[in-house]
Amino acid sequence: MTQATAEALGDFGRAVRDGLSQARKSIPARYFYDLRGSELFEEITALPEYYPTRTETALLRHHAGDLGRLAGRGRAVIEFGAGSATKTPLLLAATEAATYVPVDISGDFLAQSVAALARSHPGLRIVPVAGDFSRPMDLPALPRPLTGFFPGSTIGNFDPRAAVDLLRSFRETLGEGARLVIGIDTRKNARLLEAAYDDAAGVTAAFNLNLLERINRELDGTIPVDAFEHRAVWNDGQGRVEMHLAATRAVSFSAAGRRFSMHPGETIHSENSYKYSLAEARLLARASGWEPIAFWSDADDMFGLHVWAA
Ligand code: AVJ
Repeated sequence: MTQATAEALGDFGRAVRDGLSQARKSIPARYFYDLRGSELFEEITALPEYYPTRTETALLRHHAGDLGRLAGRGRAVIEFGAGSATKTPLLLAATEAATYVPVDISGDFLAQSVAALARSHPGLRIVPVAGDFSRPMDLPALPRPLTGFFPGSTIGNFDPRAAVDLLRSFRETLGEGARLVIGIDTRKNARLLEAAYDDAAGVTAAFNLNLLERINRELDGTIPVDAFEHRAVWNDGQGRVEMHLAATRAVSFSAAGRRFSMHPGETIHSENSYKYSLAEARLLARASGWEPIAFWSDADDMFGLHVWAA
């Protein structure tokens, strides 16, 4: 490969090149979300086995009154991630938010969700911020104190140390008097967890395999996608569901300007989804400089919705 191509590799190319060059191959989960991946994720959220989205949505509905009281009314709400068509309006209504500030790395996705929200909320001031919320950032001038919103158990994609760093940086960004409304998936029966990440309709498998297709599309990859299968396993010691792409036979291919080979059964680790008991979630809050002030879960403790104070 020429020098020019090496320099032309973007973030995704570098992550794939470096991740596949490790003894244990892995690619960060944030690269699932190209257009196709985002569509497949939307489909996942409606699957019967995938309880997080519907459970969290119901919690936002059922506890709207308490949320308004505890998370602060009439404030600016900063959402880390571009927002969901259902959950964001529920939180904005519960807190009677005056201003909405979605922060997302994908400018396109941000523009789309802002346009939809502006139509349905004519009086709302919307201030989109294109940027990486995993780094400390400067917000535009906003009336304080602020309320942060981090739904969906996105925190589960970070290992616990990185999660603490991220939540500390939210604390820093939001400042004194802030509240954080955060959804955190719970530890539960391994069978339920594995089913949620390996559904009968095969949508999660398609979501995982799309990462290989994305490499072929965007990074001159020659990966034989049919030689890979989706795996989802609960790792009890680490408290996480792991997703892998497992080679079913010996393969070699090029991607991001390098050659790679894999032996049968070798995997590319593509996602971690950490789960926290309700008590562990409160420890996570304290470890990152927040004071847990309320949480709700459903009757089966499938999902936790927490309010933390700065
Ligand atoms: C968007 C990271 C919360 O971990 O449950 C869903 C992503 N991966 N099915 C999760 C996902 C496979 C999801 N998060």
